[in-house]
Amino acid sequence: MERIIQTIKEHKTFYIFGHIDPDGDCIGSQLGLARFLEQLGKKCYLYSKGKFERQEIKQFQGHFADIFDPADKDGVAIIVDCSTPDRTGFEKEGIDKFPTIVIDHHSSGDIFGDFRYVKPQASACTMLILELIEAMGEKPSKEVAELLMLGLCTDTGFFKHLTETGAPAFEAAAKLTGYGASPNKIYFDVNGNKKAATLKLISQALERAKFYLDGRLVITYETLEDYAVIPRECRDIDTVYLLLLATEGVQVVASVKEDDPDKVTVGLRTRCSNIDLGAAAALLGGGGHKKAAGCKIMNSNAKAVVQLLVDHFSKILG
Ligand SMILES: [Mn+2]
Repeated sequence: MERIIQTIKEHKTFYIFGHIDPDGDCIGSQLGLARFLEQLGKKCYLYSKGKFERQEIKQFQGHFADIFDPADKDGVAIIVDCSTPDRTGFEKEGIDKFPTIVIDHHSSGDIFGDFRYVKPQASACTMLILELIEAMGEKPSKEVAELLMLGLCTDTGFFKHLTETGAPAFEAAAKLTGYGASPNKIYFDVNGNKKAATLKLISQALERAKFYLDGRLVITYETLEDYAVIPRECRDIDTVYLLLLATEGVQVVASVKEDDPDKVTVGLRTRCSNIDLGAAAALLGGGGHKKAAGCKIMNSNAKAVVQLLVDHFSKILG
């Protein structure tokens, strides 16, 4: 942390990257860090390959560029909420040109970056940004507190993913609320204003949910044809996860989504502490956290991926 603070103090310009398919924690970390550094008189540029489909981040798209040209640039690259250059969606060679700071809470990923602050036990990356701010002897503005709270709320499922080890997350939440963030406002920014068509996609996903391995694994899917009828931005898979995870006997929930004709995205969730979905996803070329992970399968379709998951988890769940 001291070396990161030193590097920040020594430089004026920062290029801040997150991961592809950003979520509230990624965008909250990137934008929160940028706004904080700007308070210190620094110049920040934000990069993201999107997509900005999630309700929680849609409003922030305008702050991000999707092209990064390292030529004639001077400064520091900061990667948040992911640890490897490939997860950013940008060229490693471009980012490598600069001194690189990594601030992350994911456990998977190769060692990359000159200065790394990686704490897998942190519930959200924005908690680490808050730690950085406090370690510098500063305080977040109301705007920064709201952005950091957004990440904390979304990555913890509004605190319901937390267990008895969750005290630091509540401590961070108390601080951010003290700095002016309203949990109620953030809740409705994230969960309010849903389109009526969203209900259709939710009901369809529930309708298609099939139970495998004595009901311990449940898989639902969405196809490209679905999105031809109902736009992708109406997707609300988190509500689907919540309902399926609440079902008796279910240990693992998988959502399978045809992203484009040659790519299928898999999301995995569990409530069981003895299951490591990050490891399970890594075996399929993906990664993530113990309780929430995912992967992408190329040149396949939803039906084939469902079968692949049934086979995969029959080995893992025994
Ligand atoms: Mn995160």
